[in-house]
Amino acid sequence: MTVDDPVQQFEAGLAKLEATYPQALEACSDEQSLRAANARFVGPQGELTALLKWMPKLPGDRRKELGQRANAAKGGIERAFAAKLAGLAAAEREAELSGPSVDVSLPGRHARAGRLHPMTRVVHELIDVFTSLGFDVAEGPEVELYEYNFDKLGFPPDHPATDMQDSFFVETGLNAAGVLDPAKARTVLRTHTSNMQVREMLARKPPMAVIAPGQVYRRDDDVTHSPMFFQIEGFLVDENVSFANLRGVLARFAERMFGEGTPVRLRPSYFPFVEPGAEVDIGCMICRGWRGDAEARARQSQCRVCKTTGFVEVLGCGMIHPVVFQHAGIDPEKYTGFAFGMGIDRIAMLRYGVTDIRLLYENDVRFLEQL
Ligand code: FA5
Repeated sequence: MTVDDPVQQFEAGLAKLEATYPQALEACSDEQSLRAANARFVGPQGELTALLKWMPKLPGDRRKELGQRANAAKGGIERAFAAKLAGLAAAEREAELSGPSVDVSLPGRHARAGRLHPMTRVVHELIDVFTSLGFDVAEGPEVELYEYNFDKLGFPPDHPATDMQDSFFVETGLNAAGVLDPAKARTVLRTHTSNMQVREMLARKPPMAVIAPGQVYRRDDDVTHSPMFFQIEGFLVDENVSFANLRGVLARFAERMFGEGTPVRLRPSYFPFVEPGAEVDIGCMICRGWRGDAEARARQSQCRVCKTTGFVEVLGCGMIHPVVFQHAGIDPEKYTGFAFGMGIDRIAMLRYGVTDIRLLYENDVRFLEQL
């Protein structure tokens, strides 16, 4: 374009542009070439952009009219671009819909295999251990009569475990004045699986050897205590059963679950439904402080699971109290028996190296996949 005749040059440039853009845009067969063609006219280096830069050089009496023509051409390009873009998208969609419905060239979707929750796996292992020793498996209700959860096991009425602050009551058995009404049922979420001793002893005749796994509920909540947790009850009733038999069964259990050489420690303890009674601790598998070397002791001194003691309490046990036999109609002069109640969550924690019981119930797949 020369400066001699800017109007003529401008008009010629505009006419060329008006003649070429419709065809140039229409000929494009994909979005990329359409955008390139559009830029040829209205991009920073485009033909129309260059023309518009000449506007100030046009004589005043023609500037308005030529400016309007240039703007009309710009509008025309924009509309043609938008229409073509929409047309290309519609054609692409149409091709997709009318094409084959399955694209066999796409990579396959990987189906993630599920597996049993670590708690379920431990329950199954425990059932294996005890059934191989001759125990039957029984199941019972989680909403339990107060009588079966406490009274028939010899709990005195003022025992702290029977406190309304420690147990979850379903029906309190209290009347409107807050006084105990014998006509009203009292039910609790069972606080332990020992209710199954009562139920099974009422239903069977000795000899019997039974385990009863299941969920239990207490008002507890910290790194080793959950408000809902799992226990497995085990008991054996026959003539001449001794504490040594109990000790033998527990030794076998520790060996099967944690390997030979696992330390098992019995401490005298009190439960209303056994005499004598004991609590059983297993060497902490998280810190293994019981190994006694300097490294183990250092780990033990930091261990949250065993609270730096090197041992974790996993169960209560003892010789079944005669009063339980009497409540179940079994002759305590003829029969003796042992019973134990184990916290399965603790076993799972030791087994899988879990340092906070709550992780077992949060159902975070990233955590569960590690176990
Ligand atoms: C009992 O529940 C007795 N029924 C056990 C028993 C049965 C004794 C038969 C004698 C004869 P204890 O309250 O100690 O006892 O609980 C037993 C085990 O459950 C504990 O050793 C512990 O491993 C586990 N446990 C107790 N409370 C919780 C809790 N809140 N969360 C997880 N585990 C728990």
